[in-house]
Amino acid sequence: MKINEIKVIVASPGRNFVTVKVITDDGLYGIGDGTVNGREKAVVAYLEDHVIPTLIGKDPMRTEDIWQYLYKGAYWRRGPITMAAIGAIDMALWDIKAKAAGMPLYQLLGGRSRDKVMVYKHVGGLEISEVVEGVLALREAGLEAIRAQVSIPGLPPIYGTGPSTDQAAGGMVRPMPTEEVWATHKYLPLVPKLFEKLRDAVGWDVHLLHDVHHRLTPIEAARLGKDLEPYRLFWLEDAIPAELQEGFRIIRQHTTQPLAVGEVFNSVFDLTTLITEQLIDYIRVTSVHAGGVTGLKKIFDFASIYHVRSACHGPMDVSPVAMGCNIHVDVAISNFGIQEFTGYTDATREMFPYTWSYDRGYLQPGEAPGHGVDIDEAVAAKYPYAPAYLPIARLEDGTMTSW
Ligand code: EZ4
Ligand code: CO
Repeated sequence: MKINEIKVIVASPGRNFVTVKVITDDGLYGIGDGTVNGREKAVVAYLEDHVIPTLIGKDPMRTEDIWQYLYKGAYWRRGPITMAAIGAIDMALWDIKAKAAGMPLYQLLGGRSRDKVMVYKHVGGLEISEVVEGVLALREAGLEAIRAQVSIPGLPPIYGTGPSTDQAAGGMVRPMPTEEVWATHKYLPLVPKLFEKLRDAVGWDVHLLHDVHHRLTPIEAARLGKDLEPYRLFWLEDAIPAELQEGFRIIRQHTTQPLAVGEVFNSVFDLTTLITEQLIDYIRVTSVHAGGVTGLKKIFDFASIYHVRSACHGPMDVSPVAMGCNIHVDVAISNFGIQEFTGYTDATREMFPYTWSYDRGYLQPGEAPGHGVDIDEAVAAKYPYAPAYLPIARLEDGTMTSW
């Protein structure tokens, strides 16, 4: 079998997605996701100018060799754009391989290790009472794990709490990033109050999660972890920016609060200290941003040796294609933890016909051969690319800070 053609499809059914379609000489094709939120066109150029021309005529079954060819062969290793491009190709090649085998992808990854994939969904609100209502509603809908975020009184809505946050929704053109305001001293006392109210309202038979979105310093995160201990959170996510992995040592010294990090990581080298020193409990890499099925499997297998469990990033900007690949990995690996899942707009679901399924807090992989996610190119053509950015954040005095 040979790779005949590779198409890159950019479309915005509510938000931008970069999708590849790898077509072989015997008519089989595979689909992959290469979306990097807010930097989509960089991946398109990387694929079209530097990846696709080198792959025409190659054997698509050689998933490991092609992964290494693109990784080592670039000389400039790692980085989100490179790894998303590799990820897109890798997903498509695994799709082809599993279609050729006549099996769902998870069978090629070792088969099922579990019956179903637990997910968590998000609740946000401007007031604590609004968040409590939202969490109760998701409980009612069957969720066993729920992430809760609340706005800081006196500041505009921040990430995950209101309309001006990370959702570049509705196909809206946002040629400039919106600017959010951050104040750590107002946030730190608020979060324990939120979880106190949540435990009073929903009890203890539910996993509660919280995402700090990289906004604290290690010692501030340690304080928050200690203050949250009475409420037994499932995890505290992205407590600090994690380029400096050693920062987690300080948090770990002070609190038994389980920690999760990794949605912006793109290779195993972003997390070697975190994993080998057992500084975290959940690793949040996702197929699209960590080099596809091949990259994800390498990272999770490494993490499994150090008691670290998986928790694939799964917001709306991780397309149904990458979500499909995540679910196949989730169901197959031994150290699965949880899968983030926010769902998709109707237009997104129309554009990506998929065979995986969601029901009351759990996902199932598709049983069709391949990863089970396709792209309808006629639907994609109806939704052209529209520039849209993630917000940035400043302190109250105007200083740029982590978002
Ligand atoms: O900000 O997907 O846990 N989820 C998150 C996400 C990320 C966006 C970045 O593109 O933090 O909402
Ligand atoms: Co997050």
